[in-house]
Amino acid sequence: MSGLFPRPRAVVAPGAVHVPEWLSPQRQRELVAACREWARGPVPLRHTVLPGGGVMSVQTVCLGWHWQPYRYSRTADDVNGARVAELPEWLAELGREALREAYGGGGPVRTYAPDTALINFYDGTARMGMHRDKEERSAAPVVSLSVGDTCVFRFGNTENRGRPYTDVELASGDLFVFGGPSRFAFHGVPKVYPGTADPATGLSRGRLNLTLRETGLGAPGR
Ligand code: MD3
Ligand code: FE
Repeated sequence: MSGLFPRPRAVVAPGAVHVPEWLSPQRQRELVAACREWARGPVPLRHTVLPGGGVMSVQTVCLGWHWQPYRYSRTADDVNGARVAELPEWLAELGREALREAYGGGGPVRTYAPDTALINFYDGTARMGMHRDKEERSAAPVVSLSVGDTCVFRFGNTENRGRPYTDVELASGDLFVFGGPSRFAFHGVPKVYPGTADPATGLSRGRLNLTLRETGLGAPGR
């Protein structure tokens, strides 16, 4: 929803570009509708179980490749063994559009070919602790799209989980691209603000975050 005060676009760190309200309301509705379908299967949206037995408060479903802590596979062996749904070409194209928006037409946009999407759903109490995404064998940027409730996104440093970090509010429609040195930074979601979403997106509660990535693992289906 368009707020009273416009939030300017910001380069939070080298390669880390935040573009508020990049997704139109129509695109947000389309993403929500698509995520609803992907959440049903072939692999259902579920709370990921960590190797130590802990359960993530965030619920996740993947496209293209399935991520489980701490590897990618074609099939969701920790859920129901099913092969994950394909990553549709329109979504990969949306990822290239996002890079063009963040970095301009040169640079990584020409070769960007994301082959996995992780879709995270946060209810009002879900959190994501500080971590690095390092299962991908590619240094290509990560594209993050948010829909629904506003959250606090914590963007840290490449050394450790602690300070220095920068807290950024991510709201519905926001784009964030993490490339270059920022690709390997620690990050997390310490808080979601329940009830801040515009129900017109089709999501009446909670927050969706969709990240596009290159796994560097080879073409799915071969
Ligand atoms: C910076 N998701 O799925 S999106 C994740 O909002 C994840 O659900 C958060 O962290 C969420 O791994 C944050 C922003 C994000 C995603 C991946 C990154 C930032 C990143 C990878 C490298 C650096
Ligand atoms: Fe992450």
